[in-house]
Amino acid sequence: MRMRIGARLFDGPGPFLMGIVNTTPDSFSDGGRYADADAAVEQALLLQSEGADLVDVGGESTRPGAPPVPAGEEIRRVVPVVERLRARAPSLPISVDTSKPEVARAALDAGADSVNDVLGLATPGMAELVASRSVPAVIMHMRGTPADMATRAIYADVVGEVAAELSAAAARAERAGVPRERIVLDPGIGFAKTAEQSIALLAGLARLRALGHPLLVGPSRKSFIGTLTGAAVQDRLPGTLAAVTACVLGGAEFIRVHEVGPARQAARIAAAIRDAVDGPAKA
Ligand code: HH2
Repeated sequence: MRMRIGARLFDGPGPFLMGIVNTTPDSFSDGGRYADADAAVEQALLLQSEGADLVDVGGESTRPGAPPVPAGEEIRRVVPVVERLRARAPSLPISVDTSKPEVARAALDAGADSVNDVLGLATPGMAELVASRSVPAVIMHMRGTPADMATRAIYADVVGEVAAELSAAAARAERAGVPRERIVLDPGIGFAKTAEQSIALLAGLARLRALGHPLLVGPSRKSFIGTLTGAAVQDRLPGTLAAVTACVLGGAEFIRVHEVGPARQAARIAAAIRDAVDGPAKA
Protein backbone atom coordinates (compact mmCIF):
# COMPACT_ATOMS: atom_id res chain seq x y z
CA MET A 1 0.00 0.00 0.00
CA ARG A 2 1.09 3.59 -0.73
CA MET A 3 -1.24 6.33 0.45
CA ARG A 4 -0.58 9.93 1.43
CA ILE A 5 -2.64 11.18 4.39
CA GLY A 6 -1.80 14.80 5.16
CA ALA A 7 1.95 15.19 5.73
CA ARG A 8 2.61 11.46 5.91
CA LEU A 9 3.14 8.83 3.25
CA PHE A 10 1.83 5.46 4.47
CA ASP A 11 3.99 2.99 2.64
CA GLY A 12 4.08 -0.79 3.06
CA PRO A 13 1.92 -3.31 4.90
CA GLY A 14 1.85 -1.54 8.27
CA PRO A 15 0.01 -2.11 10.48
CA PHE A 16 -0.62 1.57 11.10
CA LEU A 17 -2.50 2.47 14.28
CA MET A 18 -5.37 4.95 14.25
CA GLY A 19 -5.89 6.36 17.76
CA ILE A 20 -9.49 7.11 18.75
CA VAL A 21 -10.36 10.60 20.03
CA ASN A 22 -14.03 10.86 20.93
CA THR A 23 -15.44 14.30 21.72
CA THR A 24 -18.85 12.81 22.42
CA PRO A 25 -20.58 12.84 25.80
CA ASP A 26 -22.03 9.36 25.14
CA SER A 27 -19.49 7.10 23.36
CA PHE A 28 -19.93 3.50 24.36
CA SER A 29 -16.57 3.12 26.08
CA ASP A 30 -15.18 6.56 26.90
CA GLY A 31 -18.23 8.82 26.69
CA GLY A 32 -17.78 12.18 28.33
CA ARG A 33 -14.11 11.82 29.23
CA TYR A 34 -12.88 14.00 26.38
CA ALA A 35 -15.93 16.18 25.75
CA ASP A 36 -13.88 19.23 26.59
CA ALA A 37 -11.82 20.25 23.52
CA ASP A 38 -8.55 20.74 25.42
CA ALA A 39 -8.87 17.33 27.07
CA ALA A 40 -9.49 15.78 23.64
CA VAL A 41 -6.37 17.49 22.22
CA GLU A 42 -4.28 16.21 25.15
CA GLN A 43 -5.65 12.71 24.61
CA ALA A 44 -4.71 12.89 20.89
CA LEU A 45 -1.17 14.04 21.75
CA LEU A 46 -0.86 11.23 24.31
CA LEU A 47 -1.92 8.71 21.66
CA GLN A 48 0.65 10.20 19.27
CA SER A 49 3.37 9.83 21.93
CA GLU A 50 2.32 6.18 22.39
CA GLY A 51 2.86 5.56 18.67
CA ALA A 52 -0.40 6.44 16.91
CA ASP A 53 0.25 6.85 13.18
CA LEU A 54 -2.90 8.94 12.81
CA VAL A 55 -5.82 9.98 15.01
CA ASP A 56 -9.56 9.85 14.36
CA VAL A 57 -11.62 12.68 15.85
CA GLY A 58 -15.35 11.99 16.19
CA GLY A 59 -18.28 13.99 17.53
CA GLU A 60 -21.19 11.56 17.22
CA SER A 61 -21.50 8.24 19.01
CA THR A 62 -22.27 5.25 16.82
CA ARG A 63 -23.14 2.91 19.68
CA PRO A 64 -26.29 0.85 19.06
CA GLY A 65 -29.38 3.03 19.45
CA ALA A 66 -27.39 6.26 19.80
CA PRO A 67 -29.49 9.37 19.07
CA PRO A 68 -28.39 11.35 16.00
CA VAL A 69 -26.47 14.58 16.65
CA PRO A 70 -27.37 17.68 14.58
CA ALA A 71 -24.57 18.83 12.24
CA GLY A 72 -24.13 22.15 14.07
CA GLU A 73 -23.52 20.40 17.40
CA GLU A 74 -21.13 17.89 15.82
CA ILE A 75 -19.18 20.79 14.25
CA ARG A 76 -19.01 22.55 17.65
CA ARG A 77 -17.53 19.39 19.17
CA VAL A 78 -15.06 18.46 16.42
CA VAL A 79 -13.73 21.67 14.85
CA PRO A 80 -12.02 23.21 17.93
CA VAL A 81 -10.25 19.89 18.54
CA VAL A 82 -9.03 19.63 14.94
CA GLU A 83 -7.90 23.27 14.91
CA ARG A 84 -5.95 23.05 18.17
CA LEU A 85 -4.49 19.66 17.34
CA ARG A 86 -3.39 20.87 13.90
CA ALA A 87 -1.52 23.74 15.60
CA ARG A 88 0.08 21.51 18.25
CA ALA A 89 0.97 18.55 15.98
CA PRO A 90 1.51 19.93 12.46
CA SER A 91 2.56 16.63 10.88
CA LEU A 92 0.13 14.25 12.66
CA PRO A 93 -2.45 12.95 10.18
CA ILE A 94 -5.95 13.76 11.45
CA SER A 95 -9.02 11.85 10.30
CA VAL A 96 -12.55 13.08 11.00
CA ASP A 97 -15.11 10.41 11.93
CA THR A 98 -18.39 11.66 10.51
CA SER A 99 -21.15 10.77 8.08
CA LYS A 100 -22.24 14.36 7.43
CA PRO A 101 -20.73 16.34 4.55
CA GLU A 102 -21.18 19.65 6.47
CA VAL A 103 -19.12 18.28 9.37
CA ALA A 104 -16.48 16.78 7.09
CA ARG A 105 -16.16 20.08 5.20
CA ALA A 106 -15.75 22.10 8.42
CA ALA A 107 -13.18 19.63 9.79
CA LEU A 108 -11.19 19.59 6.54
CA ASP A 109 -11.24 23.41 6.55
CA ALA A 110 -9.90 23.29 10.13
CA GLY A 111 -6.98 21.09 9.09
CA ALA A 112 -8.18 17.47 9.02
CA ASP A 113 -6.57 15.26 6.37
CA SER A 114 -9.05 12.43 5.72
CA VAL A 115 -12.63 11.27 6.29
CA ASN A 116 -13.76 8.13 8.14
CA ASP A 117 -17.42 7.44 7.35
CA VAL A 118 -19.36 4.67 9.10
CA LEU A 119 -22.10 5.14 6.47
CA GLY A 120 -19.63 4.46 3.65
CA LEU A 121 -19.85 7.86 1.87
CA ALA A 122 -23.52 7.13 1.12
CA THR A 123 -24.94 10.42 2.42
CA PRO A 124 -25.73 12.69 -0.55
CA GLY A 125 -22.82 15.05 -1.16
CA MET A 126 -20.27 13.17 0.96
CA ALA A 127 -18.45 11.29 -1.83
CA GLU A 128 -18.45 14.46 -3.96
CA LEU A 129 -16.92 16.43 -1.08
CA VAL A 130 -14.19 13.81 -0.56
CA ALA A 131 -13.52 13.85 -4.32
CA SER A 132 -13.35 17.65 -4.53
CA ARG A 133 -10.94 17.91 -1.57
CA SER A 134 -8.66 15.12 -2.90
CA VAL A 135 -8.49 13.42 0.50
CA PRO A 136 -8.48 9.71 1.37
CA ALA A 137 -11.58 8.16 2.92
CA VAL A 138 -12.55 5.07 4.89
CA ILE A 139 -15.70 3.36 3.64
CA MET A 140 -17.08 1.30 6.52
CA HIS A 141 -19.71 -1.40 6.15
CA MET A 142 -22.97 -1.11 8.06
CA ARG A 143 -26.60 -1.90 7.34
CA GLY A 144 -29.14 0.72 8.36
CA THR A 145 -28.01 3.26 10.94
CA PRO A 146 -26.85 2.92 14.56
CA ALA A 147 -30.52 3.37 15.54
CA ASP A 148 -31.69 0.22 13.73
CA MET A 149 -28.58 -1.76 12.78
CA ALA A 150 -29.04 -4.35 15.52
CA THR A 151 -32.12 -5.70 13.71
CA ARG A 152 -30.26 -5.99 10.39
CA ALA A 153 -27.52 -8.48 11.26
CA ILE A 154 -28.91 -11.19 8.97
CA TYR A 155 -26.50 -12.82 6.54
CA ALA A 156 -26.19 -16.21 4.80
CA ASP A 157 -22.47 -15.58 4.21
CA VAL A 158 -21.35 -12.57 6.22
CA VAL A 159 -17.87 -12.26 4.68
CA GLY A 160 -19.14 -12.61 1.10
CA GLU A 161 -22.03 -10.18 1.62
CA VAL A 162 -19.88 -7.58 3.38
CA ALA A 163 -17.29 -7.87 0.58
CA ALA A 164 -19.98 -7.39 -2.09
CA GLU A 165 -21.56 -4.42 -0.29
CA LEU A 166 -18.16 -2.75 0.32
CA SER A 167 -17.25 -3.28 -3.30
CA ALA A 168 -20.51 -1.61 -4.40
CA ALA A 169 -19.91 1.31 -2.02
CA ALA A 170 -16.38 1.79 -3.35
CA ALA A 171 -17.67 1.71 -6.94
CA ARG A 172 -20.29 4.37 -6.04
CA ALA A 173 -17.60 6.58 -4.53
CA GLU A 174 -15.41 6.12 -7.61
CA ARG A 175 -18.31 7.16 -9.84
CA ALA A 176 -18.61 10.32 -7.72
CA GLY A 177 -14.95 11.06 -8.47
CA VAL A 178 -13.01 9.54 -5.54
CA PRO A 179 -9.91 7.85 -7.02
CA ARG A 180 -9.69 4.15 -6.24
CA GLU A 181 -6.26 4.55 -4.60
CA ARG A 182 -7.68 6.90 -1.95
CA ILE A 183 -10.33 4.42 -0.72
CA VAL A 184 -9.79 2.30 2.41
CA LEU A 185 -12.38 -0.40 3.25
CA ASP A 186 -13.56 -1.48 6.71
CA PRO A 187 -15.86 -4.44 7.53
CA GLY A 188 -17.48 -2.52 10.40
CA ILE A 189 -16.94 -4.84 13.36
CA GLY A 190 -20.08 -4.70 15.54
CA PHE A 191 -22.10 -2.60 13.07
CA ALA A 192 -25.11 -4.73 12.09
CA LYS A 193 -23.02 -7.76 13.09
CA THR A 194 -23.54 -10.28 15.88
CA ALA A 195 -20.51 -11.40 17.90
CA GLU A 196 -20.28 -14.52 15.75
CA GLN A 197 -20.41 -12.45 12.55
CA SER A 198 -17.71 -10.08 13.86
CA ILE A 199 -15.49 -13.11 14.54
CA ALA A 200 -16.20 -14.49 11.05
CA LEU A 201 -15.10 -11.17 9.55
CA LEU A 202 -11.89 -11.11 11.61
CA ALA A 203 -11.22 -14.65 10.36
CA GLY A 204 -12.10 -13.71 6.78
CA LEU A 205 -10.02 -10.57 6.25
CA ALA A 206 -8.06 -12.23 3.44
CA ARG A 207 -11.27 -12.38 1.36
CA LEU A 208 -11.84 -8.67 1.95
CA ARG A 209 -8.25 -7.87 0.99
CA ALA A 210 -8.92 -9.52 -2.35
CA LEU A 211 -11.02 -6.43 -3.20
CA GLY A 212 -7.68 -4.66 -3.73
CA HIS A 213 -8.07 -1.80 -1.23
CA PRO A 214 -6.19 -1.22 2.02
CA LEU A 215 -8.21 -2.46 5.01
CA LEU A 216 -9.00 -0.71 8.28
CA VAL A 217 -10.48 -2.70 11.17
CA GLY A 218 -11.89 -1.34 14.45
CA PRO A 219 -12.13 -4.11 17.06
CA SER A 220 -11.29 -1.98 20.10
CA ARG A 221 -13.42 -2.74 23.20
CA LYS A 222 -16.30 -3.89 20.94
CA SER A 223 -19.24 -5.90 22.23
CA PHE A 224 -18.14 -9.19 20.63
CA ILE A 225 -15.38 -9.24 23.26
CA GLY A 226 -17.97 -8.78 26.00
CA THR A 227 -20.21 -11.46 24.51
CA LEU A 228 -17.40 -14.02 24.36
CA THR A 229 -15.74 -13.22 27.68
CA GLY A 230 -18.23 -11.36 29.85
CA ALA A 231 -15.72 -8.50 30.21
CA ALA A 232 -17.15 -5.04 30.89
CA VAL A 233 -16.31 -2.38 28.33
CA GLN A 234 -13.42 -0.90 30.33
CA ASP A 235 -11.90 -4.38 30.84
CA ARG A 236 -11.62 -5.42 27.20
CA LEU A 237 -7.96 -4.57 26.50
CA PRO A 238 -6.76 -8.20 26.50
CA GLY A 239 -9.52 -9.23 24.08
CA THR A 240 -8.78 -6.15 21.97
CA LEU A 241 -5.10 -7.11 21.73
CA ALA A 242 -6.01 -10.64 20.61
CA ALA A 243 -8.20 -9.10 17.90
CA VAL A 244 -5.41 -6.68 16.91
CA THR A 245 -3.17 -9.71 16.40
CA ALA A 246 -5.80 -11.33 14.18
CA CYS A 247 -6.13 -8.10 12.17
CA VAL A 248 -2.39 -8.00 11.51
CA LEU A 249 -2.20 -11.68 10.58
CA GLY A 250 -5.23 -11.17 8.31
CA GLY A 251 -3.41 -8.38 6.47
CA ALA A 252 -5.19 -5.22 7.73
CA GLU A 253 -3.09 -2.12 7.07
CA PHE A 254 -4.89 0.15 9.58
CA ILE A 255 -6.24 -0.75 13.03
CA ARG A 256 -8.42 1.68 14.99
CA VAL A 257 -7.84 1.47 18.75
CA HIS A 258 -8.41 3.34 22.01
CA GLU A 259 -5.21 2.13 23.77
CA VAL A 260 -2.40 2.76 21.32
CA GLY A 261 0.60 1.83 23.52
CA PRO A 262 -0.51 -1.76 24.25
CA ALA A 263 -1.81 -2.17 20.68
CA ARG A 264 1.57 -1.02 19.34
CA GLN A 265 3.32 -3.84 21.21
CA ALA A 266 0.80 -6.48 20.10
CA ALA A 267 0.91 -5.24 16.50
CA ARG A 268 4.72 -5.26 16.45
CA ILE A 269 4.86 -8.92 17.49
CA ALA A 270 2.02 -9.93 15.18
CA ALA A 271 3.76 -8.19 12.26
CA ALA A 272 7.00 -10.02 13.02
CA ILE A 273 5.10 -13.34 12.90
CA ARG A 274 3.31 -12.26 9.71
CA ASP A 275 6.63 -11.41 8.07
CA ALA A 276 8.62 -14.43 9.32
CA VAL A 277 9.86 -16.72 6.59
CA ASP A 278 7.63 -19.55 7.79
CA GLY A 279 4.83 -17.20 8.84
CA PRO A 280 1.11 -17.84 8.46
CA ALA A 281 0.02 -19.36 5.16
CA LYS A 282 -1.10 -16.66 2.76
CA ALA A 283 -4.71 -16.95 1.60
N1 HH2 B 1 -16.13 2.02 15.26
C1 HH2 B 1 -16.64 3.05 15.97
C2 HH2 B 1 -16.67 4.34 15.43
N2 HH2 B 1 -16.14 4.59 14.20
N3 HH2 B 1 -15.05 3.83 12.25
C3 HH2 B 1 -14.52 2.84 11.53
N4 HH2 B 1 -13.99 3.07 10.31
N5 HH2 B 1 -14.50 1.54 12.00
C4 HH2 B 1 -15.02 1.22 13.23
O1 HH2 B 1 -14.98 0.02 13.60
C5 HH2 B 1 -15.59 2.26 14.02
C6 HH2 B 1 -15.60 3.58 13.49
C7 HH2 B 1 -17.19 2.81 17.34
O2 HH2 B 1 -16.22 2.97 18.31
P1 HH2 B 1 -16.00 4.28 19.23
O3 HH2 B 1 -15.53 5.42 18.42
O4 HH2 B 1 -15.12 3.90 20.35
O5 HH2 B 1 -17.41 4.55 19.88
P2 HH2 B 1 -18.56 5.61 19.57
O6 HH2 B 1 -18.97 5.45 18.15
O7 HH2 B 1 -19.66 5.22 20.53
O8 HH2 B 1 -18.00 6.97 19.80
